[in-house]
Amino acid sequence: MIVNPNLSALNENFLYLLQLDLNQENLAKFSGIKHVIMQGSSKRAENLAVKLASKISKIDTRFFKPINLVNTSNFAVYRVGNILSVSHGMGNVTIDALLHELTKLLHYAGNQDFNYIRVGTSGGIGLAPGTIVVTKQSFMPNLQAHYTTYELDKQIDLPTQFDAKLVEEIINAQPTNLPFNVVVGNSIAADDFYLGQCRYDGAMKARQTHEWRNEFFKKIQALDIYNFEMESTALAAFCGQAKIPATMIAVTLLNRLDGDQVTSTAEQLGEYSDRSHEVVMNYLLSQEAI
Ligand code: R2B
Ligand code: URA
Repeated sequence: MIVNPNLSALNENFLYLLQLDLNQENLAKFSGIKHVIMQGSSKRAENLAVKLASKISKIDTRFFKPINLVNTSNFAVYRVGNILSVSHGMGNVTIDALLHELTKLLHYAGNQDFNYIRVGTSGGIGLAPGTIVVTKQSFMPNLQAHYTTYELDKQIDLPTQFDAKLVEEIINAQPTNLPFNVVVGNSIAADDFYLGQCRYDGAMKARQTHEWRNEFFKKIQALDIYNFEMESTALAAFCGQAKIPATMIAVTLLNRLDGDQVTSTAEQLGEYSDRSHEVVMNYLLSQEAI
């Protein structure tokens, strides 16, 4: 892992966004981490932690509570064995801020060798709803395979390749009899759920025609892009710089070739979320003692 060399002179004692004191007792709770699983909602982060705890013995039940102060933080952090289950909110900007604090925390706690996996939802392109996509590379909506960000007015373009070995390990950890499909492909991260993904059901009207959008969807299929979501370019760009292996496992909630609205029942959505949990847990349980 590579971090900012300025950190060693900083003597930081509090992480504001995580609402966490960097005292010895807290740092000890974050030592020995091997996998960080990130999901949008705090509830899903908690659900995964509970599922993992039921599979892994030697669990310290202290960690069923979030480790940080969730009442004032946007993010909730749970620990089970050598895994952190963390919420990241919605969009590149929120996950980016989380990645800075989480990576500093793991660095201060003495971790060197861990991976980051986002487990999320997405809008599929030409896939049956409920398909799981493991992402190789992430694109911006302009179909550039990089993430454009800024230091004030200075534009910075960072590559958005995920870790091929991690993708392969996740795929190899899946049993052959899964009752749903798991595919490897590319993803687009848009900055907005509605117009950013050219939906026609937003409060503001999309300017592009259906014909134009159909052509665009054909173009992205030619690039092996299987889904739209909102965080993968920031994740890939951050982890590429920090040399932290990373990827994304995202279930598709709908097929965007058929429409814009997510019409699945709460029960179906719960089942789709369980699928992405099953895929990441198959991977985690295939790893060294957790
Ligand atoms: C997928 O789903 C969320 C929007 O519903 C967003 O966080 C994402 O990337
Ligand atoms: N998340 C997205 O960003 N887009 C979708 O279509 C579904 C979930």
